[in-house]
Amino acid sequence: MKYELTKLGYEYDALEPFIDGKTMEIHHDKHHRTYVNKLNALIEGNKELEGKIPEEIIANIETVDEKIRTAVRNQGGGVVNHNFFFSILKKEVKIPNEIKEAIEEKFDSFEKFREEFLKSALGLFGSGWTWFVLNEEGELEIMNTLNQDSPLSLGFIPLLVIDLWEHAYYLKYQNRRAEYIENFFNVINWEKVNEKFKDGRNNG
Ligand code: MN3
Repeated sequence: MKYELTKLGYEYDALEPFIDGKTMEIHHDKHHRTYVNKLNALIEGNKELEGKIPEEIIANIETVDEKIRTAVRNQGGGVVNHNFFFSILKKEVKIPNEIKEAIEEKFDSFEKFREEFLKSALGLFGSGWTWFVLNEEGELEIMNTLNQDSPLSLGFIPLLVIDLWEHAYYLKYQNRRAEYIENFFNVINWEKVNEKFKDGRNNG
């Protein structure tokens, strides 16, 4: 069974002007597809991994054969991180009360949460991701991962993420990473984040 590239679920230009259509097209159809193809090549004929969903493989990365573990972590991480990233993007979504109140309780105010997220994202050196997660204790946490590492490998539940690889913003923003990160707050699908929060809190 080969993994398929997950459909975007909205038009390439749906997030404009904050994320441009050309960037979305290349990001999804080229970068994301390459991770899917490389993961397929890696697990082809591998009895232990074939048939498992990528999220399950990444959540149990330490059990993967050492010979291919790093490659699976990178390519499989690329698949699950992009699946997740593209799924939580939408313009003009009002934040639901459950997640809003949980954020205010943990960070004092939504503005303080935003500032901490921006600071974490700006502080990431090189390529990686800034996440908002439910950690092992079921607490809200902002964290960075490098390369294609995923919080799933730590047993954390992702709620929200920003892709900080240059391919995610360079066409439009070039070196203006801070502007990209600030504009990201206009394209968060808070309804989705809230669903993941409620599911995670109930099942985690
Ligand atoms: Mn990317």
